[in-house]
Amino acid sequence: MDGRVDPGRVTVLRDGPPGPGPVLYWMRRDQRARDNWALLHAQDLALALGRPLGVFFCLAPGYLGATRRAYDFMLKGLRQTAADLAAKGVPFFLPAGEPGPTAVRFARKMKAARVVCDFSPLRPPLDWTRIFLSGTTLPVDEVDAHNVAPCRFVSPKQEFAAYTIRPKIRRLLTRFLVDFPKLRKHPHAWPKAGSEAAPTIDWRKVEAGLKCDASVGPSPMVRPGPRAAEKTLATFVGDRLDRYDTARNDPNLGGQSGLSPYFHFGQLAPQRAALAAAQSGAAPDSVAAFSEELIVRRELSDNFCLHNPRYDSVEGFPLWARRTLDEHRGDPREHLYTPEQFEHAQTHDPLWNAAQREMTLTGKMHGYLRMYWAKKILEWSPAPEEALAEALRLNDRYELDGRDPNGYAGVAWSIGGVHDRAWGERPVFGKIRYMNDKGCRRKFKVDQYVNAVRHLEERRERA
Ligand code: FAD
Ligand code: FO1
Repeated sequence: MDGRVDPGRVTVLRDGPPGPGPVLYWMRRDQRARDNWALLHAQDLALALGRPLGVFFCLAPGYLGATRRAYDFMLKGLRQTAADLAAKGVPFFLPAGEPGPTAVRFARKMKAARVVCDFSPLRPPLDWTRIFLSGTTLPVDEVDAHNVAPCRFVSPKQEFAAYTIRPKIRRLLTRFLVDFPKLRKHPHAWPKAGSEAAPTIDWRKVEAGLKCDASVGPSPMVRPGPRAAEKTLATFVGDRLDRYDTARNDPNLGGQSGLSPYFHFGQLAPQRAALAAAQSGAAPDSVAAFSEELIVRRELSDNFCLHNPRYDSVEGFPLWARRTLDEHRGDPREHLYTPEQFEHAQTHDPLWNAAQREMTLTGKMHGYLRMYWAKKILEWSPAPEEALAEALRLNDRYELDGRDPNGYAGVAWSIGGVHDRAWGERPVFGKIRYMNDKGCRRKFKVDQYVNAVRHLEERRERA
């Protein structure tokens, strides 16, 4: 079976003779059965060896402080994915525990032939893979199933900005922006008896038993799972993509796709969305604008996190930004707020408070407001370090799409000038790009947005 997966997506982390058992896909980021290059590569390996194919996901409690909101969304999606896999004769396992050591134990127990893992540029998943490599002698492949243009292939270094990575991605699209082959019904059956027989997972028990911070409940606005993701994509491409170019920056127009939670948990392949947009026949400016965000901006974030391990610290900011923020460290702050005041939307600014409440209520703040929201945290915090920590804490605590390379890059862009240039110097910001509510008022009807969030809240209280 010649490989159906472009070798440019595959990094052989360790080669070597296969073990006696099945081929395993260690699922982490790309939590879907369809359109999943890592899963397709694992199946190719299993077919070539004539072995069964299995998938496992190590359930880690308290991943980066994730709350019930994130785990509820993720587990409901995994349940659908397990059913999708079973329909193809591929069992799904859910061993619980720290992913690195848990994966070592699981692969040993299964006497795995080889293991395939998907790609993430974040420190935790990269650490899990390092622990796995040192704990086993198995052949291991890593496959980038998340990016259209594979992150490790596009560039060997941190790119300066969108305009430097865009041509490097663009020239790879003909090669990598291709349709996905289907996962085949796997012809080598999983052994029925014995310890490695596929268990039936009691999902209610898993959800009830999961120890995580339950103080942030499930989002009432976004239905989890690959089915809901495909539906959201279809309605976006059908009804709203056409005016994406003009509507996406106005929080009153609902012009965004709403897809980021599905991308973050890998319940939908960004490449599927890119293909759907390209084939949609929607207005070319909107297709171009959507593809710019979906492919160039999103894949620039993966590049930033992979090549800048300090992606969540001030040390990860460019030198010019660190210098200018230092020069203005002592500037008087007109307003200063504590983490509690930020979290409970108790600032003097109704627009900022509305954006904070939209996020805590729905699990998804409008994209345009995220820039304003983060920049005000810089302006109203005692120092850049505290501002960065607080913006990431709130973002990852409440956003369904949080704990994501886009979040680290988005906050670092807003507060630390990452992927941006120097602007006119001013107090506190120095040369970091400034935003204020007057700028927002030029873009959209601020009062209408503030009222809409208040109505959201009233409806929620009445419910
Ligand atoms: P659409 O406008 O429909 O865009 C489609 C897709 O394009 C998005 O899902 C995303 O994958 C990509 N995209 C759009 N805008 C950006 C961008 N600015 N940077 C990178 N990719 C982009 N995104 C997250 O996924 N998780 C986060 O935690 C997150 N935190 C952010 C924090 C700040 C301070 C800022 C400025 C941006 C943040 N973003 C984050 C990026 C962006 O705001 C969201 O991806 C977008 O609002 C998600 O909504 P959507 O899918 O409806 O967007
Ligand atoms: N990945 C895992 O392999 N196991 C987990 O238990 C897990 C929990 C989790 C909770 C919230 C969240 O936002 C992500 C979570 N992830 C988990 C990580 C995620 O699936 C990806 O591996 C990362 O996003 C890498 O980019």
